[in-house]
Amino acid sequence: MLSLFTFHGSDVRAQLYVRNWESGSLNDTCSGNCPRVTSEIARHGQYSLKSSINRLISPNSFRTELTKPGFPGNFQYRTNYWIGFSTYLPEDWEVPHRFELIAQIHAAPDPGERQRSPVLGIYTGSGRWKIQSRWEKGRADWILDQRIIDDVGRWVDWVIRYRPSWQDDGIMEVWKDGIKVASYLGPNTYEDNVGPYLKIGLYLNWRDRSCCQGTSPLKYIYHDELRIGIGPEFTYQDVAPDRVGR
Ligand SMILES: [Ca+2]
Ligand SMILES: [Ca+2]
Repeated sequence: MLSLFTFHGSDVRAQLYVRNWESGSLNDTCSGNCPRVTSEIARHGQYSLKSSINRLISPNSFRTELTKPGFPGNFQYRTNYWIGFSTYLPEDWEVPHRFELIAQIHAAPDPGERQRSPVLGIYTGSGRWKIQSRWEKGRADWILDQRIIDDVGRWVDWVIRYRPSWQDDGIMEVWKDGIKVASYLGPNTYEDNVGPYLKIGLYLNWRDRSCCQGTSPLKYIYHDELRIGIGPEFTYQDVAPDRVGR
């Protein structure tokens, strides 16, 4: 199933977008190298998304992501989104002690503005899970008391509640395996004409191909069960990978 649309009323439209890769095809735009659909492992069903980079031979040495997976749009300001997905780090995952991202909400800078750090990111590079939220005049970090190495070889379920705003009416909450690990009410994006957008995959600090001596040149991750609910009708249960998709 690729997408499910439901409509309520005349002008309030609720939408639930699903990417479980069970069709065997990507259906989304790549950023850097393309992830691919694989049957090596799955959260549910037969297929998942595999994002891999070999810093020595991949065409892009640092980025393998899908842009705007699931639905083609940027997030609209002051709209309620529930986003759920699962990630799987393989057992041979190495901690690089330099930044790396496995999912992000990426800003859409206005013309002439420089690119900036993600307005929301899930980081793994320090060896502990880190959630970071950024906005025009501030940022917030949640460094979880959970080691990355303790979560390899298993699916980790993420749910994000996001109501983008650069003013005080924004909402940002993140759950990991059913436990809320980050929460901030207030600004959660930059002041840009167009809202930010989701990316999933791998973003590594591997721009220098000769970096990271002593670590494997290959890194890969799996994503599955992406759901994005748009509108006030949706709740945690509609997108949480352990509640849906079986
Ligand atoms: Ca699947
Ligand atoms: Ca701006």
